[in-house]
Amino acid sequence: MNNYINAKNALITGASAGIGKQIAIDLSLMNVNLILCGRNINKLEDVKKEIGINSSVKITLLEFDVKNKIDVQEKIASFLKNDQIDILINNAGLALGLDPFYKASLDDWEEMIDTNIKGLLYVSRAIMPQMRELETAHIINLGSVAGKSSYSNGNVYCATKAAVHSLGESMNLDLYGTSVKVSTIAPGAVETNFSNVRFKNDENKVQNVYEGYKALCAKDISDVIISVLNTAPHVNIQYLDIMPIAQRNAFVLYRDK
Ligand code: 8X3
Repeated sequence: MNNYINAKNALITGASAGIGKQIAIDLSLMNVNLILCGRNINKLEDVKKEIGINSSVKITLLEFDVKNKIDVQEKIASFLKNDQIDILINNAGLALGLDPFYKASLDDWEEMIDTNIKGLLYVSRAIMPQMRELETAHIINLGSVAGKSSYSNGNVYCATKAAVHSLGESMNLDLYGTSVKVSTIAPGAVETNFSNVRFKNDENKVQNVYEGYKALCAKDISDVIISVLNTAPHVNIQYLDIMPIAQRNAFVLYRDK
């Protein structure tokens, strides 16, 4: 297999768990140096240690919350003073609540908008100028089936993911004439900590989400992202849906029981 990403530098947001952590592990196996970002340095340290056992790639940790515009700008600018970022994985994001429009929490809405949209903007805006000068570069945005069609009570979460899809298109357009690829990856149901966060650890609700079918796991998404990253320099996969075989869109999901 070709390794087009050998020795590149990849910055991953939300790298301390779930899909972000799995991508970090899999990229390290492709000899990609890592800039792991997250809100909690101890959790990032744990990921670094885990990866360091099997790999000698360079791992830098950046502790910031993507919602904090100044912190994002300063920490990324400081890294870029001495180094470059070839790959950006905009993975940080969350769903909070599944309530009708007239009942949902304003705080939850703001948290999702601030993280899923504004956070992605802050990080991308900080990195994109230097990426334009590189011979190859790649931005991966984590979208969702929720961004393709709104489902009941998904309101603001669905809207934030629709925004991510739209911003991916805009990035591709505005980066025309450069060597920066932009890919939106839109998964269906993935069994991670996602539903624990959405339902604030209400175990019954969490279990229902994944009952009666085999959901995707973080490794399934990571494997696809590695393939998308590892294409020839002239190939740009702009948008990709990934579903469990039981799920055909946001509404059609086959359960055994
Ligand atoms: C995650 C998929 O269907 O829970 O974005 O919205 S879904």
